[in-house]
Amino acid sequence: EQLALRTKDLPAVSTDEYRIRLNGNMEFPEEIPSLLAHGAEGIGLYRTEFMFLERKTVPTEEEHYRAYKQVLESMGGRPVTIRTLDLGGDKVPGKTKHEREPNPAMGLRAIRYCLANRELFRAQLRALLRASAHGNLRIMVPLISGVSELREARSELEACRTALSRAGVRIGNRIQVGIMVETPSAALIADRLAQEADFFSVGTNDLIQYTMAIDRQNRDVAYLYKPLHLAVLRSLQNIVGAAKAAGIPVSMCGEMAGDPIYALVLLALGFDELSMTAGQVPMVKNILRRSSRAEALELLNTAMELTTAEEIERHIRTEMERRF
Ligand code: PYR
Repeated sequence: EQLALRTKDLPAVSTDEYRIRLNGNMEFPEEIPSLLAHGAEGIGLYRTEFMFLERKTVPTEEEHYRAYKQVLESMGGRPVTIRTLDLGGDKVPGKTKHEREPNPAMGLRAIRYCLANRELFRAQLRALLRASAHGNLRIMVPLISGVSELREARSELEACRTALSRAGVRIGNRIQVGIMVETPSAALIADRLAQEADFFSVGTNDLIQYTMAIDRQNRDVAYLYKPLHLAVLRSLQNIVGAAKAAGIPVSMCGEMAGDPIYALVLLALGFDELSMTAGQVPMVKNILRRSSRAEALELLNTAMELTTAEEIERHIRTEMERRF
């Protein structure tokens, strides 16, 4: 907390001037004061599905709108990245009749669920468009597996925008529409997705789960969950490279982003933004401010010469402990 107070208003910038924006992850509007107090510069991930959980009825468009408006206003013009509903899978709302799937992680979830439940999706999109007049909104679509899903989501958004405009509703004029990169297919065609998305945000929890073919709910295979597996690092390199080539910002909002042990790896990979819980912001910022991108690149290059996840992890851990 001491650190949070001291560094709250300082930028996350390396000693050789590489600037990373540190954003906050959130579920409820009540979390905003704490995020700001810890120095979050924006919202990188607002998990809207939490409004659906722990209740029996589906939230109305008005409820969505009020929550989003409150968050956008509280953030006072700072970017607010609102993720469209990531329902399905392990997050099934009480009201919706949903057959339990044998393999929910690979089932009807996130954007798939929204495209299969269009009225639910449209209610959220209308609420987002209405709220967009009150701040700096970015809409983020989860679990994109190909360009068609992004086009379909955009087309729904445009249809809602047209209808609202006709009805005289005021809508923000520069809403960014980006995607979460969290499937191996999206990572592999990141160059094509970057042509049609305004930004990327990597969801490492899912990207690692799907890349390694390990069910996050299954404890028997949890030992294979390795953020520093060479396949994950290569995948991240491809995603960041595609974003840079297309000139769009690339963020990470999975748990990997807030763990200080990975801060130099992410600095080296070239992320523009990292999003994490409020409490993680000061520590990650402190590490970034005390390091250079040049040394981070050297660390990553050496690590990626190694082969097994255990070797890479040991190397990064040793080097991080030696430095900090
Ligand atoms: C993920 O890391 O998969 C998120 O959804 C944040």
